[in-house]
Amino acid sequence: MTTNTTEATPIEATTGGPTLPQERRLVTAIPGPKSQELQARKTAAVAGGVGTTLPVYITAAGGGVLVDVDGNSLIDLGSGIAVTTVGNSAPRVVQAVQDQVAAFTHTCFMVTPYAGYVEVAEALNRITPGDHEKRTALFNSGSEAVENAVKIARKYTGKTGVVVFDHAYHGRTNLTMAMTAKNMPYKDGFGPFASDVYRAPLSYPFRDDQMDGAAAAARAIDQIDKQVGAQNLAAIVIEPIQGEGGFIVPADGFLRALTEWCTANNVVFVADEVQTGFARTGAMFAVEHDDVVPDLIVTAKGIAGGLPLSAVTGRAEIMDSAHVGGLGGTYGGNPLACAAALAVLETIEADGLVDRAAKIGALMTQRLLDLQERDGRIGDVRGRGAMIAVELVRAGTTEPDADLTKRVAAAAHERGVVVLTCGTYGNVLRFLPPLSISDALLTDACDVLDEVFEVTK
Ligand code: PLZ
Repeated sequence: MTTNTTEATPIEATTGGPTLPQERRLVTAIPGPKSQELQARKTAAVAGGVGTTLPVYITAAGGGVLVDVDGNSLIDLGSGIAVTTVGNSAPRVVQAVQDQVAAFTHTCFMVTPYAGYVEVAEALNRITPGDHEKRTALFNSGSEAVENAVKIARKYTGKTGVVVFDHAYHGRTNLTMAMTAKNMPYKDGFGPFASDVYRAPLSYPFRDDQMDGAAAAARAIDQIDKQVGAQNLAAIVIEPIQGEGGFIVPADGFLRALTEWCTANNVVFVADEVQTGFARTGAMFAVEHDDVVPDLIVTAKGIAGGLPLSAVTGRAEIMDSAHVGGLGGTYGGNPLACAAALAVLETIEADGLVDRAAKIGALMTQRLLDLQERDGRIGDVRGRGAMIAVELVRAGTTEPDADLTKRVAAAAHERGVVVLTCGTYGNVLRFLPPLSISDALLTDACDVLDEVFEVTK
């Protein structure tokens, strides 16, 4: 491991967690020399298709900061794409994983099981929306869980069609590439893709003249009726707030109308909460904002504080329709990931992180709305809780400005604030701070954003 030996950097970046100094602190250019050296090695060793947004190499992280090999301390507004929601190396997670790794690392739940898997299933059955009887199956990645939700819905309904939406992101495996909307970089040249996947129009208030939720749902349902037919359709899969597609919050009533149509037509309604789940949006799950109870809910990312874990949770009769042995995988519900997940849930509750997400959202949204008043290039400020974005356009129009978005992100990175971009048009700057971040760091990050919008004029 490379330790920090730069004279100007007293930060001992070997242990992460919330006790790391909570400050933005730049001691080299970004990326610094050691990061650049590692990046050169990466180029020589790692497949070119695996990109990096910001090539600073991290040695420790926690609270609201990422510390790199050059001793820079950056403000984290990305949480490793909505994963370290409880914070990096959150103390309960560290302790639980350390205890588990010393006890046993793996047996394969399908061979000789262990309690952690069952406890995570019980917890998910309890905390996901709806008081019906539920079952859960555990997997490793978000994509894998989405695939399994589709398998289960097909088995249950005896039908095969799957409807997804414009701007959707569901993963990079073959079936989930078919379900993901955007060609570059996710799909280009990687086909042929899985069949029987159909795309319907979304509710995208900023880009559909603020069409109301009922009208947007009617438009989608009409297209589904005409182009697929409920009698051929196993599932509708939708992100309650789209993530990679641009942090698109559908108009009120859109999701609810879709669920009602699904219920009336024996179609399984699947909420992909991989990015929105686990307190991120100021509710445990984003569908709660819409008062929607999905048949199946897919979770990953924030579930286990950075350990790979994902889940499908839902109505017992649907989940149990798959034959014994039909669901599984060598590592699904790995003991370390399960221990981490239980510690994550405890942390969310003990630290009041659902409320914290709402407060972070209120603070950042106000700052971004103030900025929007001064800057016509911010077309839209949107999101829920600590899942917030600005959509950048040519001032006075809705024409996407991807180039500006790149420049703004780069200027933030240079100043030590890790932000991510997203959106079909590449023009959305998104913020996913860990819920362990302090108000002081958030305010500093917002000051930096004010500055970068100024210098990119
Ligand atoms: N569903 C809603 O957001 C993953 C992808 C990053 P995996 N999003 C980040 C990238 O470029 O690969 C995601 C998601 C939603 C499914 C997934 C897939 O989750 O754990 O990446 O497979």
